[in-house]
Amino acid sequence: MAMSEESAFDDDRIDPHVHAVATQIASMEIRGAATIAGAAAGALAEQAERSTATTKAAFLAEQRAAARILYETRPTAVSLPNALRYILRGTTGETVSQLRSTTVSRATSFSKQLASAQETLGRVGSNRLRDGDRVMTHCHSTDALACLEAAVADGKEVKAVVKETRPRKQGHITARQLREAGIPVTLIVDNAARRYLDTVDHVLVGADSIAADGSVINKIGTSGLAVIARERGVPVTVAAQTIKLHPDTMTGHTVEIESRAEAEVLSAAERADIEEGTSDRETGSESQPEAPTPAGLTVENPAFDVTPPRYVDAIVTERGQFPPESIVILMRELFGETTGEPWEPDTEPETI
Ligand code: RUB
Repeated sequence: MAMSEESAFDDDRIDPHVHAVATQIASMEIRGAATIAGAAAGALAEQAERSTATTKAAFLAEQRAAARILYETRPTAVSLPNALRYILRGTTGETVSQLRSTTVSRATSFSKQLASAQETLGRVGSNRLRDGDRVMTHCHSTDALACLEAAVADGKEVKAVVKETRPRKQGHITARQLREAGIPVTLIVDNAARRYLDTVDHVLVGADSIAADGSVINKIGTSGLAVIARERGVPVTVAAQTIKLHPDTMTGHTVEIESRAEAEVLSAAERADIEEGTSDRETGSESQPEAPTPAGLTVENPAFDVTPPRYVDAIVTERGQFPPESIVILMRELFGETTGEPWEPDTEPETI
């Protein structure tokens, strides 16, 4: 389908709820890999429920177009295409009514599996924590929090050192949720991590994607934290449901690292402040200052980074704990050798 036809199709037939969810994912009102996956599955179910399609072909075309809109919001968390693929492959039937009901029940079972995988993973992660342990976190990961909450449910007294996580300060969400769970929290700026590593027993983070070689793709700053944790002798645990396993990396593809807007790092006023007088100096002119040259000051804002497997002690999933180098065995079992784009028909994976 040509791009112009596709856009016209999207505008006319895609339910506004799908566009709203896509906007919320892109703007990070909905964020975190597991939460994004759940929201995308819910949006496909809404699309199905509200569809006015009268033929199987029209219904499936709508679902695929909605999936593509959701897919294009954020590129790094593989839970998003994995969720879309799972729903689309479960959409079966000959009539629109059958297709609608299989889509909705598939989305419901996906959400249940997401919640139960996190609960199971939490219990596995909790086994790594001892009574009295202090844990350093980075960003906000519901999978990592599940491990700490399970430890509390097991009667262990754990404490947390929470990294603020610039530029979006997801550490504040982590701090709030840990406090709700009754866990004492020390909030630190990112730059203080090495100083506090000597006071903790574990680093515990989540993942947006896990590659076939065991590399962990997570919030920018994770790799630096893992390297200094190794230097200080602190074990690094990654809590990641199997929906975070990136099947394309089995065939040599790399994971795209999202670059976000300059405004998250530097406001227009801050930019102007830094740039003040630059144009004078660059032109050597003493006269009227010219407008600052944006090209002279570049702001880069990568949202994620890649932690090599040698800095990770364990990946904790709902299928148990794995050394990062062996995660590919689980990936092959769950996904087979190859996958396509979520909207392309393929064989169905056994689980999410
Ligand atoms: C969130 C982030 C989280 C993972 C895992 O980044 O890096 O560690 O997504 O989260 P952002 P979860 O805030 O940019 O989405 O365990 O909840 O899936």
